[in-house]
This record gives sequence, C-alpha cells and structure tokens, in this order.
Amino acid sequence: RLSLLQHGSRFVKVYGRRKLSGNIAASNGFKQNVQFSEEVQAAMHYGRPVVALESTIITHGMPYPDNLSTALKVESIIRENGAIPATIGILQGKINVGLEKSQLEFLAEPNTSCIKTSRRDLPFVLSQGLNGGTTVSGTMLISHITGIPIFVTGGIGGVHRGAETSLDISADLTELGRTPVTVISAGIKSILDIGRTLEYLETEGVCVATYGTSHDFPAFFSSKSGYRSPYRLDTPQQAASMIYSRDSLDIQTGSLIAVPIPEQYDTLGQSIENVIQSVVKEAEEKKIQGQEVTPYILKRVNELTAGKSLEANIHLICNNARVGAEIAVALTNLKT
Ligand code: PSU
Ligand code: MN
Repeated sequence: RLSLLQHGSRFVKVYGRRKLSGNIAASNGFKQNVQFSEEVQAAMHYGRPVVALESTIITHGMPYPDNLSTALKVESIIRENGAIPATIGILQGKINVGLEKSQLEFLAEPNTSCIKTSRRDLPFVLSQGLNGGTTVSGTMLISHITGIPIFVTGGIGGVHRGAETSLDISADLTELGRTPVTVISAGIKSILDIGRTLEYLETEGVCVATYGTSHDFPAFFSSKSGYRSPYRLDTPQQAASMIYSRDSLDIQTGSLIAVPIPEQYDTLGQSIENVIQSVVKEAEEKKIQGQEVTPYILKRVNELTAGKSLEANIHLICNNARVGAEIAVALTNLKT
C-alpha cells in the first residue's frame, strides 16, 4: 500500500486544455479529489478519443484473478482500436481517471477493502479516504465532470424483479436520466425486470438503441430479451452522430447503446438463464438487500454455472470495448 501511495504521488496534477464542465474543474475541491493518469491526461490534452471504464466490475463483479486480467485485456482492446482507456476508480479517497497497472492490481486484490461506489456513496468514500470501485452511476458522473463522453461496461443495473414492492431500482437508471454520457453495454441481465427497466429509461428520457443485427434489446448473456429497443444503430458513425445531435441541443441526458453478445457465445449465454431464475429466488430467501443484491447474484451465478457465466461475461465486455472505442473515434472525427 505504501509503495502504491508513493507511486501515486508521482503523478503531476496538471489539467489539459480541454474544457471541463462548468467551473467544477477549476475548483480546488476538484483538483484535490481528482487525479488523471499521464496517459489519459495527454490524450485529453491532444483531443484524442478516450473511453471511460468502471471499476465495480473489478472490485465486486468478477472473481480474482479474472477481474484483473479482464480489466487489462479490455484496456488493450481499446488501445488496439484507436482510443485511450480511462479506468476510473477511487484510491485512498482520491478519484483516479486512468489507472496504472499497479493501481489496477491494488483494486483487484481480494484483500483490498473497497466500497461499491455509486453517486450516493461518493461523498462518504472521498471524505473518509476509502477505496472505491465505481458503478455505472458513479463512473458516468465522474466521466461527465472530467469531460469523457463515452463509457464502456459489461452490463448496467436496472429495475429489479419485484421492484413494485421493494423499490429496488438501480441508481444507474436515474444517472442515465441526468448525466450526458453514452454508455455502451450488453444490455441488462435477466436477473432484472427488463420490460420495466426499458419503461423506466423512457420516463427518464434516455435514448436507448441496440447496436447492429436486430432491434431486440439484449439480455447480457443472450443477444435477445424479447423486448424491443426503441432504436437501432448499425455503424460507429451513426452512434457518434446521435451523440452529437443530443449534445448540440445541450440535452443533459445520457444515452444507452446496447451491444448484443457475439453470436458464437449466445448459446453459452442461454444455458445460464435457468440458473439465474433460481439464484434470484435464493437471494430473496436469504434476504440479501441494497447494494449487496447484484454482487451476490453475480457470484452465485458464476459458481453454479462453473465459470461459464464468467466466460460469457469476458467475451461480451471485450466486444463492447471494441465497439466503444470505434464510437469514440467516430465522435472525435465528427467534432474535428
Ligand atoms: N451488472 C453486471 N456486472 C456488474 C454490475 C452490473 O453484469 O459488475 C455492476 C455495475 O457496476 C453496475 C452495478 O453499475 O453493478 C449496479 O448495481 P446495483 O444493481 O446495486 O445498482
Ligand atoms: Mn439496488
């Protein structure tokens, strides 16, 4: 830990020429709380495409050491496709945008204690100097205030089954409704209520589109959920143009681009569905609540499918990384 701190303090705190949102970037609080890696800072300075990545998937979403190897693989896919990855995480109360390998290792390490950090958790985690894996909600918020428009993940949170009584609705959905960042994901898991999630996103004013092949909104492990996406996009240019139009009107709402799991892994995904049903029941019986629900289900599904769900998860997030990088490149080209 000490060596990590020393390593961290070597980063220079300089901010690129890029215009950050409002006056936040200029404030002392922002400078105290946010640190860019040299690579990300240089990319932003020169206006190169950057793709944000979350860290809850590392701290709470995947077991060690697959969490670490996947995080590194996703970053390298983004680089191969012409963009710079900016994994976002919180180390000792400091928001890091772009993580060095040693920092990724630190967050991935099972003995590091990390808070699953969404919008609501940020003030506590920062003020107490804790470590945090940022969720889709937390990562979107940080992407926005630091000026990164594209964010790639595996799956987002949604309306949980039974939410009509539990009110368990992920903060990811309200974040999409208030933060103008585009999230590339493989849709949502069928551990969630997909129909109600799409209804909620409509209410929040979030433009949802499926990327390529069909109009179906994908269900993470399977390419089709049986629910239609309002829109369909076929190319990175179309996606970039949609983002550009939204921003030209200064609409302060996020967008969700759902990329179906690649065909060759779709069958693998479908075999996981049955397990999911029983795990949702189990979580209910065990009275798992609040922010523990999603990590619990992910862990149990992985155990009960003997790692098949993890394998599918890795394939789909790698695919999302490629698509996200292509969209980030197209958006940069459109702006210059
Ligand atoms: N879905 C996954 N893997 C994940 C998550 C969701 O397949 O790791 C994580 C993401 O960080 C997401 C969060 O933002 O869980 C949602 O948690 P909750 O349902 O508690 O809002
Ligand atoms: Mn919840």
